[in-house]
Amino acid sequence: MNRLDITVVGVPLDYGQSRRGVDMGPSAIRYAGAIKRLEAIGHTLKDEGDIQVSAIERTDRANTNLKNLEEVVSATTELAEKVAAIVEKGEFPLVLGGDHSIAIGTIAGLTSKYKNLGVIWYDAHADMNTAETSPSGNIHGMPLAVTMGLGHERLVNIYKDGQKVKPENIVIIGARSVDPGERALIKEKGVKVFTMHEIDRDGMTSVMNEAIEYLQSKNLDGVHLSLDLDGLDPIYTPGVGTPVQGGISYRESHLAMEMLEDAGIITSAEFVEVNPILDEKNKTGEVAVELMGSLFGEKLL
Ligand code: 6HN
Ligand code: MN
Ligand code: MN
Ligand code: MN
Repeated sequence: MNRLDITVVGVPLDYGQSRRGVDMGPSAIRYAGAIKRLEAIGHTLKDEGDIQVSAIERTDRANTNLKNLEEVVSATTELAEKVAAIVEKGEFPLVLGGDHSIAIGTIAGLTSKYKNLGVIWYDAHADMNTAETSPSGNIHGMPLAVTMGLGHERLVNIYKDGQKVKPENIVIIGARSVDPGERALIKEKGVKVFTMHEIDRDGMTSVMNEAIEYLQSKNLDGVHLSLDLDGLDPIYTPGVGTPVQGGISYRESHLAMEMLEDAGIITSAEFVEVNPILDEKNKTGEVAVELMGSLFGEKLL
């Protein structure tokens, strides 16, 4: 891989879901050695620290079924500005979560540089609920809908008004828990989804080749990788708030990262949903860092 100027931003946000602890994700990933690991490959690392997230929940609730909307809006707005500044300098943003609602900010900020952005959503879930379809009111189940311009206007209009990514530029990998409203939206919008069924049936090599060819046919100027650690099976990444059995294996995930690195298409990345309170001795933080190694070009020989 080309030597990159990678700028790390942590987002200790846990307001996008109900179980606290995922706010410690950025610390866990740093503690597992992310910065040194990527420097050892030959990249230049700069750690900008964490976005400020209030530890105190607001009591003046907006009139909505979305949980903690104000907190999520304020953190993702700050993140979007930070990510925009990073890409404008020609650096590679590497965002550490935090729950998956942070993707709303990351992707919004990326649009300051990328006019036809692609997104790979590596996740057990589709994260395509809106306030109307959400079974939980948790905003971490909504970021992909928001990115397509659907959902609460406060979220859709972060950083810039409206849609940030075209539905046909999105690929979901690893889905195995999809809500009825999400299923309808996937079909209506034509989002490309590789569920566990395709991974089992065709193998990860075939799935990744197809995903990469699909994105390469879209004339994109950048591709963002949004990796939810619950995309892997919980036997490998137990430290996540919404685990779903029957997931992607550790080795399949390494292969997927290596194939993305070989293709050279990824221009930004985020690793989300690491929850040290639910974890076993930081196993999930360590897997995140190991996958970063493969994504950023670590080689055995
Ligand atoms: N994540 N579909 C469920 C919901 O509440 O909307 C789960 C979402 C999980 C979100 O893991 O990033
Ligand atoms: Mn997710
Ligand atoms: Mn998920
Ligand atoms: Mn390997």
